[in-house]
Amino acid sequence: MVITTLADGIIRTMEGARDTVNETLFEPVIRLGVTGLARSGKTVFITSLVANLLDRGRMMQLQAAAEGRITAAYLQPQPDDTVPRFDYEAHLGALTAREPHWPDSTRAISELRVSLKVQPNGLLGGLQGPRTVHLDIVDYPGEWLLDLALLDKSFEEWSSEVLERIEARDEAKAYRELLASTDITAKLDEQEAQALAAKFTEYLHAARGAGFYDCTPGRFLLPGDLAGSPAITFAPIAGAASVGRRSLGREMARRYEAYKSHVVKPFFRDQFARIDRQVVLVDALGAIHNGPRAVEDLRGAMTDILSAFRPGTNAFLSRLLLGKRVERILFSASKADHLHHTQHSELTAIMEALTRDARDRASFAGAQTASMALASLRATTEETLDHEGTALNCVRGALLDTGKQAAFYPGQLPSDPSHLLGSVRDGAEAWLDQDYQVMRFAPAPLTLKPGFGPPHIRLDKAAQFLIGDKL
Ligand SMILES: Nc1nc2c(ncn2[C@@H]2O[C@H](COP(=O)(O)OP(=O)(O)OP(=O)(O)O)[C@@H](O)[C@H]2O)c(=O)[nH]1
Ligand SMILES: [Mg+2]
Repeated sequence: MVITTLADGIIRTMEGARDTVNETLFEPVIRLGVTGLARSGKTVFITSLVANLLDRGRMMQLQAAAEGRITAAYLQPQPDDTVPRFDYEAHLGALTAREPHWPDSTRAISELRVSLKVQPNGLLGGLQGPRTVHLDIVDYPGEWLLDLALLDKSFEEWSSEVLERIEARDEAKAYRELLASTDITAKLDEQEAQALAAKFTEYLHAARGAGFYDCTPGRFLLPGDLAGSPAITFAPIAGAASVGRRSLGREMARRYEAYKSHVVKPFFRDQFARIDRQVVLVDALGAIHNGPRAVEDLRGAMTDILSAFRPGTNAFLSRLLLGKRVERILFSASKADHLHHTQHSELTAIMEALTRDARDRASFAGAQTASMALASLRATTEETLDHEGTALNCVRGALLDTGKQAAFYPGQLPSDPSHLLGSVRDGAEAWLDQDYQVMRFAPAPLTLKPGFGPPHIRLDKAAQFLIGDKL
């Protein structure tokens, strides 16, 4: 269905009504959102999921696949003409090349439709022919969800919050100095506006590099095709409400509002509001490796990101959703192939603890949730080594930097996640017991048997949770 706004109210047009009715009656569409912070593993997840849906030999935990009821799977043109297509072929090409490499970073939204021909089960199964289920997979940056909080704030409120927050941050020194030397009451000078926006953007990049997650507006970091446009050429300024028309300060406030109405709202309206099922990928191991501060930052970011899935936290979103909700949310610790399987339950527990704050504050309005440790593309094998008389459960793979094979023991994660998060809350700078190491592995060269997708860990279980009930 096409959703458009009319004077900020919402109507659903019946454009293409015949197709829509057809689809909803006979060909169900599942919109699966895949999100997570930068480098959390979204692209690899989608690429491997699609490859494993097309060739289902490794999908035995997906019930319909195990029962042989998925009789065909194929890619189709996606329904949304204005969203870039997820470049499945290029990403798969990277992973399955003779010298495989990880796909390039993707910094905007994209979409892909996989259609499955499914033989219904149950009593009527034998009587009915197969039906088609369309799976529309949407990849979007988790950072964009953080912008939801801007909708409730005026330029004044946002500016004073941001300025207060960056007061003590070294990364923002250059911006603060530039702002202090700029006369915001003077007539708008585009060069000055651009200089302020550029310095503020530099600050955001530096802050994110330093591990801060509160780096909004999200599109300043990931501008895509908005780069250079006025909607992202603004910056926080104190006292803009009281300055004259045509002044720099007033124009900044106007552009902030334009950002909200032309960038943030359309994303929530046209993409977010239509999602039925959601995966949130979290690079928990990466954060643990980076130390207590990074884990604490990640926890904060998860709480903020997940607030988008709790209708009621935001008036605009509640109005937009009109009671529609994401039905299932899967929290996945990605890249679990960095750990021997004997530690996967610890990783899942840490993952659950990281998102518990968000869950405790409110349930996700009836959505079913689950947590899982998974690897979209398994780059390692397991082995047990003898280390001075004790058995160490290791993983082996080719190191990304050198290409050399290495066996690797990352350290023992605590079985009680509060041990980890507790030392975070106490303000520890480093872990007490041991360092948790993460090696970066290169993807292993693949020789795929016909009918088999790339190797993974629990991707089939994830698929069963996300779409199994609809097949
Ligand atoms: N070992 C292993 N590494 C993975 C796996 N998935 C992702 N990675 C690593 O994580 C990196 C990021 O994965 P992407 O899928 O590109 O992550 P993304 O969320 O799409 O990243 P952006 O597009 O930059 O936001 C990859 O380059 C790999 O190094 C996995 O299943 N196993
Ligand atoms: Mg990506």
